[in-house]
Amino acid sequence: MKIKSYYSRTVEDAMAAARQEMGPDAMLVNSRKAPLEVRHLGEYEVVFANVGVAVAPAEASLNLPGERAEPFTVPQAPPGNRLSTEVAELKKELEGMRHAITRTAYAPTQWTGVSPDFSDAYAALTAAEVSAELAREIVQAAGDRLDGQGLAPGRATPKTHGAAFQRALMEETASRFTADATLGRGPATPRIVALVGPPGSGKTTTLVKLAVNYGLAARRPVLLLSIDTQRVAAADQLRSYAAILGVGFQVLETVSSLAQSIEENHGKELIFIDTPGLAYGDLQDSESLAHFLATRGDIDTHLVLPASMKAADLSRMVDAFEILRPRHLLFTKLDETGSYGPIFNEAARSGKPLSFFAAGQRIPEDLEAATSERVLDLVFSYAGGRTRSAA
Ligand SMILES: Nc1nc2c(ncn2[C@@H]2O[C@H](COP(=O)(O)OP(=O)(O)OP(=O)(O)O)[C@@H](O)[C@H]2O)c(=O)[nH]1
Ligand SMILES: [Mg+2]
Repeated sequence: MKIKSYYSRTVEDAMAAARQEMGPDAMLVNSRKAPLEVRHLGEYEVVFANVGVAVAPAEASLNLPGERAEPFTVPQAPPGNRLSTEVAELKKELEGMRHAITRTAYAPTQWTGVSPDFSDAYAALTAAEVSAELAREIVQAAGDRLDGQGLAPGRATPKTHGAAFQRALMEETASRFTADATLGRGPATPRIVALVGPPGSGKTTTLVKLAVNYGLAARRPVLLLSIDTQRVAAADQLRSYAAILGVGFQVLETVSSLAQSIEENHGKELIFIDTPGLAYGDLQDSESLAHFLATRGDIDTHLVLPASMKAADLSRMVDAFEILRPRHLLFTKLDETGSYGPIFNEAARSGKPLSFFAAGQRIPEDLEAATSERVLDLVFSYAGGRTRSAA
């Protein structure tokens, strides 16, 4: 297999150059804004693969269309590591191909020759793992907005069109999700927040971060409750934090005792409920918790999901957890990924507001309130060619 990067002003230009040089089977594997240090070679780095052409292993070449290819050698791994390195590289290639296939399935051929802004925006969104369909809708809607303003390509100068298009693109993206970093379902106290989600998604850690930042720091009386009784010593983690923080803590075995505890603690301002991690297959067995959360009009349930989870699995989780009627989506582990499109996909698809983001293990620092600006920044950060920490 031959893999090559092309640097050019638009993805289409790179495609034309690749097809000319590698033949009609050249397949687009990945595209991104070129990193700053090589931006002088072209706005975009577009990677193509040609499955039919064999090259020496661990060797690839980078070149600019029309220039002589400058081969560079990938550093050889020590023999012991070579197999795992090759497997990792193969996985990366397959991942790239998966993206390319998804992208070409919705190939926006109607934009060919319209304006490079359209295909550039589409490439940036899909590179951030915004779903191909959603990316296409957003780009098309941004273009339609400009048509309405008389700024369509051809009628406006490329510069005016470019700036107006970027603005329309941001507005279209922003119109598809909401951010709402509130705790509780109204001004009445106690404000009751339950965190639910798959095992290990960061519920307990995030609950403590929330309790410190929005309870203790503001001198609000806080109570921590746990109904995580399924695993031995499951509640111990939260019990230790409650002791360190000096806040009230109870472990409840049933939803009726949970209801009773809430009743008895109506003098608190904030009550946080920690729940057991529910794997996909366990959800059907969580009927009593599901019924409790779905029917209590005073509990604000946040579905806690790791941003590092694969996009398709995230969608599956959001759908499966609907049985608990979460009102917010809360994403953790933003520090463990560089592609934030899936966060946006789920917010757009479910219509549920994004509440908070966690980007690290530190308690209480690694927590931030979700805002529209932050989400736009995350979604479009990939277009800058960077993978970044959300801290
Ligand atoms: N890198 C990173 N790790 C995190 C983040 N949030 C939580 N973790 C870590 O993820 C692991 C699991 O966190 P928990 O808070 O115990 O997760 P949980 O959802 O309560 O887990 P269960 O109760 O077992 O379902 C711990 O090691 C946390 O420190 C985050 O934002 N970034
Ligand atoms: Mg937990």
